[in-house]
Amino acid sequence: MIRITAFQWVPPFAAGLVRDLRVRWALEEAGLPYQARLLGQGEQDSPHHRAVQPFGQVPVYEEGDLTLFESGAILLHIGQQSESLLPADPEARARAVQWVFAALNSVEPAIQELAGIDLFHAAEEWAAIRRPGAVAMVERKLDALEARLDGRDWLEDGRFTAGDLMMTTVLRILRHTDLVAARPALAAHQARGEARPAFQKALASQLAPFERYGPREEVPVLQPAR
Ligand SMILES: N[C@@H](CCC(=O)N[C@@H](CS)C(=O)NCC(=O)O)C(=O)O
Repeated sequence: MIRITAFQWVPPFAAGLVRDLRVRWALEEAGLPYQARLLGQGEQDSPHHRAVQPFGQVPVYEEGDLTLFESGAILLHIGQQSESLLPADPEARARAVQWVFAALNSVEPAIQELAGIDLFHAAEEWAAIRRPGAVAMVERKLDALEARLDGRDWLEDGRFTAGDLMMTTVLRILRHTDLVAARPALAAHQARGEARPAFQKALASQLAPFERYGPREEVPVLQPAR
């Protein structure tokens, strides 16, 4: 059975954004059953967890002898097992992979900088000075995506791929702003992705433990996701 590692509880600002969502969503799209191992407070730095995730983060993916970290690498690995994520045609597959990298490498860094300012450093003096530049950079990325999606339902080849999945989860990080809502094609793309039953199931699976465990719960559990 595939096992993913996620957090038992996160603060509300992070609920529904934690990066195991990408992996859960991909597994749901691919129809692959999995279990979730939930880390309690402090477990990120345990020797066991550091052995499977050198940076002490989530997600981790375990399948038999294979252990992977990095949500992008995990998504591509799952995609290789399912045409619902990566098309069989080699060129179409390469185009889908390109959008996974675009989401992670061209879009997420700018979004992450803005989220860091707003969610972690809002009260600091430097944050007010830096924020307009960070917003401008995000807007440049979103404008490019808006142009790309004008007249298209999905980023490539007229169908949902791993690239759309990753882009949707990256754009969710902006949910505390109206930057996506202000761009109709992008907002429609995000709504289309989030309306997929596999996304809804994945989101519910991530959120369920947060309601069950509070911030003070410390015991990790192995929790079936379905
Ligand atoms: N590039 C990594 C980033 C993973 C990451 O940032 N995980 C966050 C949760 S979304 C985390 O574990 N944060 C806790 C920490 O960094 O200590 C990936 O995509 O898997």
